[in-house]
Amino acid sequence: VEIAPGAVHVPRWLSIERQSEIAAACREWARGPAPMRHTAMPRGGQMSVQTVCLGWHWMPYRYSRTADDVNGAPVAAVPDWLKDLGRDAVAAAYGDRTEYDADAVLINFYDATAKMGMHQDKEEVTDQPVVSLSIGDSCTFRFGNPQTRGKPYTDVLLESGDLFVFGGPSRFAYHGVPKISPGTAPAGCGIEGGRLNLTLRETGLS
Ligand code: MD3
Ligand code: FE
Repeated sequence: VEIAPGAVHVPRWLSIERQSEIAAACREWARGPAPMRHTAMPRGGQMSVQTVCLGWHWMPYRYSRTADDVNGAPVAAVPDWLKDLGRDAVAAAYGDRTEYDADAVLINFYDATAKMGMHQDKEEVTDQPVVSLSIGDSCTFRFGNPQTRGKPYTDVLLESGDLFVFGGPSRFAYHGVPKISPGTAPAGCGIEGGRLNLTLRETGLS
């Protein structure tokens, strides 16, 4: 389903088995080398979402090969199976297209009250698409426009197993997560309570 040019939503793309495998892998990555944590913001406060990264470590507002704002540890690599999944995801959304090499993955965990404010993802220096995978509780995802944090925007329900790919004119749109729907995770998805979101990116950095 194309929500806007280049923004394609594929509901229930991941099987329940695949969801639980990915959730199990994320549980391990959350332990280290750099543990999952609430990212500290430069003007004080911290994000309500908890994050751990693969490939490149994201901080407000730069990437590093080491988790400089956690424990300084080198960031774990993006495994080949996850790069392959990213390539399959872009092909599923856009039709045949094989050139996609995710070199950074942000894994976000939302508890029942976590939110993500409207923002743009512009630390990457390519215009390659972002791949988003959701597991666990549903959320309201707000997809805006490239000019402003405010209206016009479209609210979309993202459920466990959903794929969303943001490329082309949608790549630099504002977006956020205003609400989690507690208790909506399907049995067997690997997440008991809360929501897991993986975003795969091609940073263009070296
Ligand atoms: C649209 N994550 O990690 S995924 C993020 O559900 C982030 O955790 C949200 O925004 C989450 O930066 C939303 C959907 C998403 C991700 C990246 C985008 C939408 C996007 C980049 C450009 C446009
Ligand atoms: Fe984002």
